[in-house]
Amino acid sequence: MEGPSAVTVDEPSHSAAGTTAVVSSFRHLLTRTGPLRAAQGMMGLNQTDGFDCPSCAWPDPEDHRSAFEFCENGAKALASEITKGRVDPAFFAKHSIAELTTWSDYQLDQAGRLTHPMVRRAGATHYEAIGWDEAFAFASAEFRAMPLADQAVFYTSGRASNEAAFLWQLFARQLGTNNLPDCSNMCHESSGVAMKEAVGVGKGTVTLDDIHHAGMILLMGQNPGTNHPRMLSALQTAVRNGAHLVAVNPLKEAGLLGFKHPQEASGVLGMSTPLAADYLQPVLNGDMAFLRGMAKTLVEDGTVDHDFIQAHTTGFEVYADAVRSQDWEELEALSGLTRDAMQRTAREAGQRRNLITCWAMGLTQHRNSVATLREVINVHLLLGAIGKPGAGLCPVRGHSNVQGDRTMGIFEKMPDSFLDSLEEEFKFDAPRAHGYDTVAAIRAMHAGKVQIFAALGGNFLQASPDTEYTAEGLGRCRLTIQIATKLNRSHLVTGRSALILPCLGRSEEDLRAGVPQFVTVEDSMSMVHASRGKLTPASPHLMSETAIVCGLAEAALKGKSQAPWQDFSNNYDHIRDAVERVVPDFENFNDRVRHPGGFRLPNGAGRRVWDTPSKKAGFHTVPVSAFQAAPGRFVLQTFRSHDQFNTTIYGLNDRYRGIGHGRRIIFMNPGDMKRLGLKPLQLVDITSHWSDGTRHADGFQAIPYEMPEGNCAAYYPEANVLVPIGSAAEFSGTPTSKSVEISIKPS
Ligand SMILES: Nc1nc2c(c(=O)[nH]1)N[C@H]1C(S)=C(S)[C@@H](COP(=O)(O)OP(=O)(O)OC[C@H]3O[C@@H](n4cnc5c(=O)[nH]c(N)nc54)[C@H](O)[C@@H]3O)O[C@H]1N2
Ligand SMILES: Nc1nc2c(c(=O)[nH]1)N[C@H]1C(S)=C(S)[C@@H](COP(=O)(O)OP(=O)(O)OC[C@H]3O[C@@H](n4cnc5c(=O)[nH]c(N)nc54)[C@H](O)[C@@H]3O)O[C@H]1N2
Ligand SMILES: [Mo]
Repeated sequence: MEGPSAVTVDEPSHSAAGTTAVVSSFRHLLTRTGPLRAAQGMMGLNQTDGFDCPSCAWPDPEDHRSAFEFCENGAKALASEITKGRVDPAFFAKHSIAELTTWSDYQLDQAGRLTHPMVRRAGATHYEAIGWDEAFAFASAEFRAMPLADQAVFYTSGRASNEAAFLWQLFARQLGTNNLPDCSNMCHESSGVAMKEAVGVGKGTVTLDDIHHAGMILLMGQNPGTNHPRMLSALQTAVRNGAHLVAVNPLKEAGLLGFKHPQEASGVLGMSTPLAADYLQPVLNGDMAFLRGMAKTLVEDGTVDHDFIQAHTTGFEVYADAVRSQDWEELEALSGLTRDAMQRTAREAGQRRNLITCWAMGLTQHRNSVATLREVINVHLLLGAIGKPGAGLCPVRGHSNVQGDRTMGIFEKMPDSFLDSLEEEFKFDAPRAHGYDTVAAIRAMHAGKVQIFAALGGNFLQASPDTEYTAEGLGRCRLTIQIATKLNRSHLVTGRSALILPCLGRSEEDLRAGVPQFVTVEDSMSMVHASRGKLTPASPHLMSETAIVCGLAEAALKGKSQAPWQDFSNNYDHIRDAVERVVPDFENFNDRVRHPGGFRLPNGAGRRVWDTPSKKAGFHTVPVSAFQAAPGRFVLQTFRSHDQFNTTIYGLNDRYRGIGHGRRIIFMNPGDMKRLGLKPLQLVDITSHWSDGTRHADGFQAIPYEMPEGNCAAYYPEANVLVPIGSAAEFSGTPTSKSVEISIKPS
C-alpha cells in the first residue's frame, strides 16, 4: 500500500541488526523466490568459491568467514536479483511504455527480471522482442551512422565486473571517445580528487585489520547500519579492542549507536554493543569547520607529530598559521558544534594517535566536498595517522565494484600512461581529449550533442540530478541502450529508439561454450577477488554483461578494431591476460585471482610512499566554508532509506528511522515545523532554489525528527527533481545531493 494515508511513524531505533534483521532477510528472500533457490543463493554469497555480494563494497574478512557472510541488505539485493517475477515479451505486449512510466520505482522492481532483448522502434508505443544478432546489428547501424565518435556516451554503474568494465572502456576508446561517465561521478569522486592530490592515491589506505586495531575511529557522513551493515561487526571488534568511536552526523542513525550481532548469543538475546562513545550532530555541511576546529586544537596544544610532518609533508607552516588565526566563533557558527566538542574530539585523537576516518556521501556530495576531504587529510597529517597500522583514510565505497571499474579505465580522464598501454596492447590511437562526466553528459544530451547513450547497468535517469532536465536530455538521443537485469525508469524515458539488453546477475552461472566462467571485482580496501555465479539463470535468453559488450563492440567496430572480441567473449582468462598487460599491478592476474580470497592491490600512501609531484603528502590551506540557505529557507539532504539500493526500491519502510509504508516524506526539525505551523504528516510542497531558477516537488509529508534547525532530509530518488543540474561540487563535479536550498509551504 502506498499513499499519504498509509504512512506510519514510530520511535527511531537505538541499535542496528539483531534478529529482526535476520528475520527481515529471510522474509525478503522467501517472498520473492522459492525456498530452494533462496537457500542456494545465500550459501553462495561472499564465500571464497561463490559470488560477490551485489550490494555494497565492504570487504570480506580474510580468515574467519562464517557460513552466512552477508547482511540483511545483501539478502535484499539477492532477493531482488533472484526473484520469481519475469518481465518478458508478454509483459511488454500488455503494458505500453506510457503506462509503465506511471508505475512507481517499487512497482517496476517488483515486476521481476528482464528475460529477452527488447527493442523500441522509433515511434513505437511498446517494446517488442528482438534476437541478439539483430539487436547488435540495430545498434551497430546507429553507431556507424553517427558522424562523430564524441556523440556517443558510455555510462557505467559500479556493479559491472572488472572484465565487463575493461571491455566497455576499450569499446568506447576504439570507437574514438573518452565519454565514460560513471556512478562514481555522483558518489566518491570528491574523495578520489582530494586524496590523489594530497597523498597520491585516490583509494582508501586501510585494511580490515587496521579497523580492528584502530585507537580511534571517526565515522563521518555515513549510515553503515543501512548501507554497509557488515561494517558493524568490524566496528564492534574495534570497540572490543578498545577503540574510541565518534560519530559525526546531523541525524542520530541507529547503526552508529549500537549493534546487535545476529550471529552472537548476546545479539540474539537482544543485547547490543554500544558503538559511538561520542555522537556529534553538526549542521549539514558543517564538517569542514568541525575538522578545522580539531586541527586548531592539535596545533595550539602542540600535539602534532613533528617527525612525520617534517619527513613526509609539505605546506605545514602555512596551514598552521591559518588554523591559529582562525576564530572559534566562526567555527561554531559554521559547524553547529561547540568549541568543547571540537577540542574534546581532537584531544582524544591527540592522545590515541591511531586515527581512522571513515566517510561516505555525507561528506562527498556538497559544493566544498573536496576542500572538506582535504581537511580530513590535514587532520591525519597533523597526527601522522596514515601509513601505519591502525591508522589511515577510509572512504567507504558504495557499489560493490565501483572501485574496480575505475581501476579498469572507466573514467573520462584516464592518465596518459594508461592510454599508452591500451594503445600498445590493441594497436590503435586512443583519443586523448577528456570526455564527459555525468553532469557534462547530461548537459550535452540536453544540448542535442549526443546521439547514442549506452549504459552498462545502473539507472541513469533516477540516479542523476534534476530528473526532468535529465529526462529531456535522454529524449533527445537517437538511440538509448540499456544493459540491465531489472526494469527501471531509464528504460522508459528513451531516445528515438531504444534497446534493452538483459544480462545475467552476479548470482547466476555464466557458461561460455559450455565452460563456466568467473569474473573479478575489487572491494573498498583494494582486494581483488573472483566471483562465480551458481544459480540457474532467470531466463535461457540472457547473456553475460561481458558477452553483450563483446557482441556490441564487434558489430559496431567492424574494420576498426583488431581486438579479439570472440576470444574475450568465449573465455574471460583472455580478458584478464590483456588487463595484466595494460593495468599496473595485475601481474599473474589469472593465477593470483584463483587463490581463495584473491590479492590486494598495492597502495603507496598505505606505505608512506607519496605519488605526488613533490613526493610528499600535502597540507591544503583554504578558508573554511559551509553551505548556508537564505533566511527562511532550509538545507535539504537526499539520502537512502533502509529498504532500497540506490534507485532500486525493495520496500516502503525505513525501519531504523521508524517510518512505515511511505517514501514521499520530508524529515524536519520539530521546532522548524512548529514555526511553519506544520502538523506531523501534513502535506507540503517543496521548492528548490538555485541561480538558474526553481524546481518543485509537491505532496511530501512532513515528519518531525531530531536534527539541527534549518536542516531537512528526503529520500533519493524521489527528491532528485529538486537537485539543480548546475549545482555541482568544485573540482569533482559531483551533484550536491546533500545540500539543496529549499523552501517549504503547506500543500
Ligand atoms: N542497503 C544499501 N546499501 C548501500 C546503498 C543503498 O542504497 N542501500 N548504496 C550504496 C552506495 S552506491 C553508496 S555510495 C553508499 C552510501 O552510503 P551512505 O553515505 O551511508 O548513504 P546515504 O543514505 O546517502 O547517507 C548519508 C549519511 O550521511 C549523513 N549526512 C548527510 N549530510 C551530511 C553532512 O553534511 N555531514 C555529515 N557529517 N553527515 C551527513 C546522513 O544523515 C546519512 O546518515 O551505500 C552503498 N550501500
Ligand atoms: N539525490 C541523490 N542522488 C544520488 C545519490 C544520492 O545520495 N542522492 N547517490 C548517488 C550515488 S552514491 C550513486 S552510486 C548513484 C547510483 O547510480 P546507478 O548505479 O546508476 O543506479 P542503481 O540504482 O545502483 O542502478 C540500478 C539498476 O542497475 C541494474 N542492475 C542491477 N544489477 C545489475 C547487474 O548485475 N548488471 C547490470 N548490467 N545491471 C544491473 C538494474 O537494472 C537496476 O535497475 O546514484 C547517485 N544519485
Ligand atoms: Mo554510490
